[in-house]
Amino acid sequence: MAVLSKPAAEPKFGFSPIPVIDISDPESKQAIVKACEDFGFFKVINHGVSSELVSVLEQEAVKFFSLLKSEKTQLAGYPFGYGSREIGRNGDVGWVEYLLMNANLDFGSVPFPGIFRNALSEYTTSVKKMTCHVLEMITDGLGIKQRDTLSKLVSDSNTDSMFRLNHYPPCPLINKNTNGGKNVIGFGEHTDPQIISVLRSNNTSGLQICLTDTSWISVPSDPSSFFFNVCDSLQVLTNGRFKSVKHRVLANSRKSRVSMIYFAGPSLTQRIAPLTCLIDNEEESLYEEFTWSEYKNSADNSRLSDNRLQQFKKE
Ligand code: GA4
Repeated sequence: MAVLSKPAAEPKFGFSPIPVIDISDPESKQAIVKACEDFGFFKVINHGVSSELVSVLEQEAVKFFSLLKSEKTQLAGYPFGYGSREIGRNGDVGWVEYLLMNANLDFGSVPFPGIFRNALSEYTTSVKKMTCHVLEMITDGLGIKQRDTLSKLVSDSNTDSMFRLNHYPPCPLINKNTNGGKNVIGFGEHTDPQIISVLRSNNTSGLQICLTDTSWISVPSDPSSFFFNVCDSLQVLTNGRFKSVKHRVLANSRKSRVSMIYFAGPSLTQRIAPLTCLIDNEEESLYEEFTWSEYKNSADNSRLSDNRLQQFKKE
């Protein structure tokens, strides 16, 4: 008797292909590697970061962003501090305001209320721990013997890791009558220069990632999870096996979006080159070696949408 197989289900509109990884399960390591290869992006659940800590930090961030602009600029000045509309130094703008700081800052010295300072310090410590755990699952999944090969690049207290709080206010410009309901860019398309970045947002969507076929997909918000991005330096360390994911944020007409991102980066003197244990005998390194400080300088002199790895690609 012939068995009729069911036709494959069509993906529904709004279907999200984003891999969801349970990091409390050691068996997830292969799934993380696959997600880093296919998307450069995945969502993490069962992460162990306190939801109470996350909500205290979010509340404190909301309080900060609700201050007068003059107060915000006075409390935290450029370059590691408050910024509004302008992103970087080379003319990029977005519908966003933010606080940007080194993640290893002595938060005790920052002129914010104690509860905000403590939350910043505890959150960055806790997210760093989770990040190292994920990087160790990745090295395991890649079959690298030394589990800390990647995590040791970001675990020291002298690393150049960054922390960013972004606030995307509701955007009145998005209006059927005035701009035809077109998108307004909150944060323009870019890849992150570091090793891996870890994002948590409130319940307002807006984040989109670019698939390898150049189409954009919206990432449904999930305040109880973390979203991991492969960054440029991890693409190099894996000799192009992992993809540094291009992403952007669109502004919302009605709701404000608050996100917190931990950018796990190495120390300034760290050399970045494909890991020798990942290169087969015949395979060649695709990139010229650089130090993180060289890459960071060139990133600081670039525009958001530039392809920053291009100049380090071998002919
Ligand atoms: C993108 C990732 C991080 O947010 C960031 C950004 C940095 C900045 O805001 O100053 C950059 C951007 C980011 C890459 C290109 C340059 C530098 C803005 C910009 C136009 C803090 C980072 O490390 O690189």
